[in-house]
Amino acid sequence: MATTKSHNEDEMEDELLKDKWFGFSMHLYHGFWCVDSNMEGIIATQTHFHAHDTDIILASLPKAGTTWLKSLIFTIINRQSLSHISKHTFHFKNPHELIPHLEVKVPKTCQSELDEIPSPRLFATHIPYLSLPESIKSSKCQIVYVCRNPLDNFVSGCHFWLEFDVNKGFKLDTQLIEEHLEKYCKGVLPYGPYEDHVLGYWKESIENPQKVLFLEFEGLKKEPKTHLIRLAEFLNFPFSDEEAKKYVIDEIIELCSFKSLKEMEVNKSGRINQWYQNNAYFRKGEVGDWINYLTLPMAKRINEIQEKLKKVGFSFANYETDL
Ligand code: PAP
Repeated sequence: MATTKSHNEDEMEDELLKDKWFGFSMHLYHGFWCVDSNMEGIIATQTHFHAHDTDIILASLPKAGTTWLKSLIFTIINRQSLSHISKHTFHFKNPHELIPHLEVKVPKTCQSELDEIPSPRLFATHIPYLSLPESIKSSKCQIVYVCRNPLDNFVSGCHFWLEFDVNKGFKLDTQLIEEHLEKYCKGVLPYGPYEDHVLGYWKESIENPQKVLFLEFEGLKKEPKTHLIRLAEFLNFPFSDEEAKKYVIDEIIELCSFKSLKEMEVNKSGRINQWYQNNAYFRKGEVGDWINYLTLPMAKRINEIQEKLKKVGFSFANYETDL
């Protein structure tokens, strides 16, 4: 006989599920994995954040293209200042300072201060769609989601977590890769399972295309102009014919490119938190770098995630999955 679990029983079950990710304690919270130090911010966001209809929220799994999308969205919205590229804000501020994560901003900021931010307010989050604050889902605010193929997403994450000061000295060896690859494939990664995260936002983008724009890192790499135009139209900041003639779109692509951002002094030597340096956000920025770190059996194992996605109708528009 099927039994119905109470909310408390569910929570107790979640509490039992604990694991580690590159030395950081995580546990399963309402169906997704959280690094313990992020819990306070996640709960504060879920409890206190009230979305405005004009808000723009960038959502992603970590290491799926968050920094890049933050720079593109910020530039699209603030492009009147673009004529002075050499003095652009990006020379002084990392994109994460310009579009804060809700999980970082909300616990530190009082409601009235958040309400006073001029529209459109720009925020980012790694929280899965189903666990977003209710007001984000029910208001008219817009969500841009960026996903990245799991092979590169995994490899990018492996490098990133070793950039934390507390992990300095650890090398990305086969043992570390194998151990974390197994977890990743079982869904045990920050904000994972991977497939739940991607599918949550993807389904909403199909059902409600005015609400969620679903982008792929690989698509942006392949055809940046096409996707930038889509993004600007979705955000109701479309490029005019005049802007197109003046190469504004090309300028934005160039300004926000990996090479350009990586070379900015603030990203070479700056630091926006106590855990790692800004340069941890800029490693290679390529599609297919996984091949330099994963064996074929490892890659096939990760590709099982893509098989699961295919079964429910999702496949990457810009990434070849056959190995
Ligand atoms: P986050 O979710 O913690 O903010 P995120 O920005 O999504 O991290 O991931 C960083 C990845 O994006 C890095 O990928 P890699 O490890 O494979 O190199 C980083 O290099 C890449 N990246 C950062 N900025 C850009 C950019 N402007 N263009 C392309 N890739 C970028």
